[in-house]
Amino acid sequence: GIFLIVACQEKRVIINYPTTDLSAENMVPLPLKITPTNSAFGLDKNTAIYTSNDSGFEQVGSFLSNKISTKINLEVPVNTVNNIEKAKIIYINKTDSLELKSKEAYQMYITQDSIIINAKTAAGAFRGIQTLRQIIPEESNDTLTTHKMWLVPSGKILDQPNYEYRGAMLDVARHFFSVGDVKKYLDVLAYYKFNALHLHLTDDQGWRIEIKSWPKLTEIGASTEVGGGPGGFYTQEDFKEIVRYATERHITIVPEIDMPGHTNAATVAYPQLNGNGKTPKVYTGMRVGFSTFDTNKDIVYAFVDDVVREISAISPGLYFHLGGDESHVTKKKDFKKFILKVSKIVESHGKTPIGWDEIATTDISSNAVAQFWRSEKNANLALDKGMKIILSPAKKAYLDMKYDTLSKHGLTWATYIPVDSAYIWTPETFVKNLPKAQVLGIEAPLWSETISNIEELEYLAFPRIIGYSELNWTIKENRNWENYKNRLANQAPYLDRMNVKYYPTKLIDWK
Ligand code: TNX
Repeated sequence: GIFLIVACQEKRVIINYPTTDLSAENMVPLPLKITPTNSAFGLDKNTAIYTSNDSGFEQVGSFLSNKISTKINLEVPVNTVNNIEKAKIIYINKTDSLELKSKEAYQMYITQDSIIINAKTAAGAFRGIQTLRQIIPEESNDTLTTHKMWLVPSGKILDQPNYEYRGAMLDVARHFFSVGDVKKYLDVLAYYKFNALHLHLTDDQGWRIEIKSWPKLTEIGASTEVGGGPGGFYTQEDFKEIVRYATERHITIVPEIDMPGHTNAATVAYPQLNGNGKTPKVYTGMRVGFSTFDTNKDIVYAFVDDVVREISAISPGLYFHLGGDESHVTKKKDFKKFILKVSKIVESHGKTPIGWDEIATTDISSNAVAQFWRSEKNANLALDKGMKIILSPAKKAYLDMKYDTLSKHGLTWATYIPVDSAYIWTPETFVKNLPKAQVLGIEAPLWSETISNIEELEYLAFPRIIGYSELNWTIKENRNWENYKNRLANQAPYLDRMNVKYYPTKLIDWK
């Protein structure tokens, strides 16, 4: 009997954890509040994940387990350990704490014995585990025990988003990007707490989504891209797979069909839709503003209804983006009529319309959202009408602008955007008299005239987009370039592990 007790007690090894500091050095975006307690949770082979009995929370637990496995090659079981007293647990709990002020808020308590993540929703828990992923060290400490142990610094984190809509946009029309490319982008966006990916699915140079009732859109309209490459498109099954993958990461896909301008590819496939008085020809250049639908034909609205219905049926998100930019050859009164009618079609399929800032010049309902990209005047029109706006000012948030004169890809029409300039601005006051309640958040568009593969996409997107994650998530009072700079430098091991070919700007002292 005595021997047995001794044997059992020997299992309870007391570990003197070294003093660790739950500093933010590896965290982007910066959380709202961090309180270090200078000890550590030893993540090791005795650790298990336990979640609330809720399928969304269970999925978050499995997601975390997978990511721990790929980062440090440690298998952490989820909701399966019988001997729960013996294990060190990472709990992922659904709670209704009053301290959680938004559905994506979370609390994290890290002690020597456990890590507890509390959230109201699975989305909140998902944001929380991104923070945890960031503070699990790359290297184990092999001196404390006979097995490997990764020391997660102890303390408390309270966190919630600054803006509710934290978006990126990818133009798959000027150049096509595969489902695999989009998934890789989604993986990294999720790590930085983005929650929306807007796909610009159509433009003059290509139509990229299968519409079963209008098959020539992809049979003909998908076979071109800028520069004469082969183009491509998503079948509806492909699109569903993108949506599924995004949903697993609590990211909404916002589909865009750009109209009435930017429609050359559609009118090449179906010339009866064309309204610019010319015979449509395939276009693989980079000009804008020469195409339009015929806004006075019933067939055009029947077409739009079919397209919006088919896409809405496979898009669970709240929004449908109807474009509306640069319709330079559509008469003003025709543009107004078209946007109003199309916005009603969008609403009839249960979606909230988003459009580029030009839609604020029409009588569109104040439920629609205007995406400010160029015209502050239009942004103010939208605000006066009580519309909500998304901030994508080209001078600050366009990922297709060159970093500097040496940049390999990108355009310069708005300006150059080096990595510091992308971060150092205040979205809260960027537009005059901007009521915070009317701002959904920032979206960073990546137009693809000058990029045709994932490496080039990554060159323009990274590292600038990581800065937008912080502008979107972190309150103004907690943002600071000098501090951010160091935390960005510490993202290099993650980006390298993900094989993200970021632009290694000299402004950052990369780790
Ligand atoms: C303007 S931004 C456009 C796009 C181009 C982009 C290039 C916007 C709503 N329209 O059609 O791709 O500039 O930067």
